[in-house]
Amino acid sequence: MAFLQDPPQLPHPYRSDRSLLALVDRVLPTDRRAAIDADLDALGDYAQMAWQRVSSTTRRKPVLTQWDAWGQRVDRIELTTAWQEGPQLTTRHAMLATGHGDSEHARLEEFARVYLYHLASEFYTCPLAMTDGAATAIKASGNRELIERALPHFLSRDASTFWLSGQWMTENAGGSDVGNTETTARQDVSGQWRLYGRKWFSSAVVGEAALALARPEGAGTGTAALALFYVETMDGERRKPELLIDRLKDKLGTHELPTAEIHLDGLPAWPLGELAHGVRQVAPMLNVTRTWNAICAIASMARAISLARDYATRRQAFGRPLIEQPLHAQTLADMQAEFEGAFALAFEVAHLLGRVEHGAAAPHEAALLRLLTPLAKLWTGKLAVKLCSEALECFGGAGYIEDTGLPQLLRDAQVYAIWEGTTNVLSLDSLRALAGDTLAALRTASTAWLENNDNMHAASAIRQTLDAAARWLDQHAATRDALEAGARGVAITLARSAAAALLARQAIWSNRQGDPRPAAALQRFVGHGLDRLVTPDADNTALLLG
Ligand code: MFK
Repeated sequence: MAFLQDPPQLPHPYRSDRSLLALVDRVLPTDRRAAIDADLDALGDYAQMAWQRVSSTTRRKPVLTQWDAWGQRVDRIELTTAWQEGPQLTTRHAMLATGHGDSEHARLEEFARVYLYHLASEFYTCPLAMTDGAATAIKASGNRELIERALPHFLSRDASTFWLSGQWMTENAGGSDVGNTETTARQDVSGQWRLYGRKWFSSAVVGEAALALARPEGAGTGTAALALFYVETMDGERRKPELLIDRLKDKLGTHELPTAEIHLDGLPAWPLGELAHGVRQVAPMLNVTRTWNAICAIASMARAISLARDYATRRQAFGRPLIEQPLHAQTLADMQAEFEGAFALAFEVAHLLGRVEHGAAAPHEAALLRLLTPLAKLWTGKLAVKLCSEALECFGGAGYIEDTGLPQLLRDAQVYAIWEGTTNVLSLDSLRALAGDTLAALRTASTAWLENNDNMHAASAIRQTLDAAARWLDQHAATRDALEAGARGVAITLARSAAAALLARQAIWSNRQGDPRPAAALQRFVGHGLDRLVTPDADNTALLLG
């Protein structure tokens, strides 16, 4: 019999994930820790089943049927199996309801579920993120009527009453620069607002509701004149005729996700609040969906590393398993250390969100959350692409072959750096956040995270890097162009410093439990360097672009 290579086996995504286990063991009170266990275990089972199922199916893309046989416009979308299972599964595990529960740990418990579910969901997590964000923005608006109408659906624990919500912002003219929005809002003779325009990326088009930015008729130009509206998309079983699906997007990845271009032709809409400052009103939603983005990015990293590590025990080369080859082991350990840093930062944002929402945060922590949210989003987005690419390489040629299921990891990872704001847009948002006193908040937090730490080298590297970032910001404060040119460098430097300090906190706790691995991750992570500051040189840039 000729040699046949064993495929990689996916270890149980919950029971084998020591980072997640250590996090929930460290943070959650005993009763909550016990209560969440069955849900996490079941989601891990589902993830393992979904990984096996995917290798026996070829159906990957949703199908849009715009017209029925008799010429009726129907815009019907047939979804993949995981998407069809989404409403039942997520309401059964109260994925969104948990996050809006009455505890400072609510968000952590929500995002632990999201982390385990994400890859199995085939990016059903995208409209879930939007729905979570919409619930958060509607709550923040204080609009009682909308809170009572929409939230029982968005946060339902019953699939039959559950509604998904979209977020309709992106247009042809305004992707990052949402101020260019062309969609208009007009009142009809009865006083009902109606939306007219074209939305270019609608990821939750199968949903029952959406939040949409539009310019009220007669309002001025720019961001401040935009208003935020709530819309519903269905009339009973039928999609409202004022909402037309033009086509589904043909994307690099996230193939199972039916991203659509849509037309709004008088769709009824209700303002969330004042008829202006729509971006300010949608910001709570953006910050929640960016947290989802970070958690989903680390979920992709975890999957890629888990498969690559398993394969390294099965594949022999030059007379021994890959895992015993020094350079291969070095590569895997480097990936693991970076992942653990990213994991620590993404989940700190999740936990902080819950603590701030429930008034359980220390005085500096609201500012800290404002800064860490874009940092986590932008850094984990980039890192997911790098680690998924590295993981594919760990399989040699097999990593490049579609029906191993591996290339999809890389294609899908590319989206984290793009949607919900690109790396550069998020770097500029970090500058917006740093204009408040958020750096001082990060310093205060880092000091606390480093308490009782015994890795003096790491602690001093973290402090020195934060000092260097503060000096850099002072030096460039007066020159906006230089500040913007170096914004990505500052953002990644701060993200890495925060991640290292968080790793130190985890290492102290894990050492006490007899697990030295987080301390090893800290040492290696700091060894990769924290400082990514750049010296902006406009003349050099101009020469290179000339
Ligand atoms: C599975 C993973 C889950 C994730 C699913 C992803 C699904 C993907 C679908 C999409 O990608 S949807 C489209 C995503 N699009 C974006 O994220 C837009 C990118 N552009 C930005 O983020 C810009 O920074 C933004 C449009 C928000 C603002 O640009 P502007 O026009 O320069 O606004 P400006 O004047 O600076 O800010 C307006 C107000 O909002 C200000 O407040 P004030 O009115 O009080 O002065 C800002 O402080 C506030 N603001 C902006 N960003 C904020 C914020 N407040 C809090 N947090 C923020 N992040």
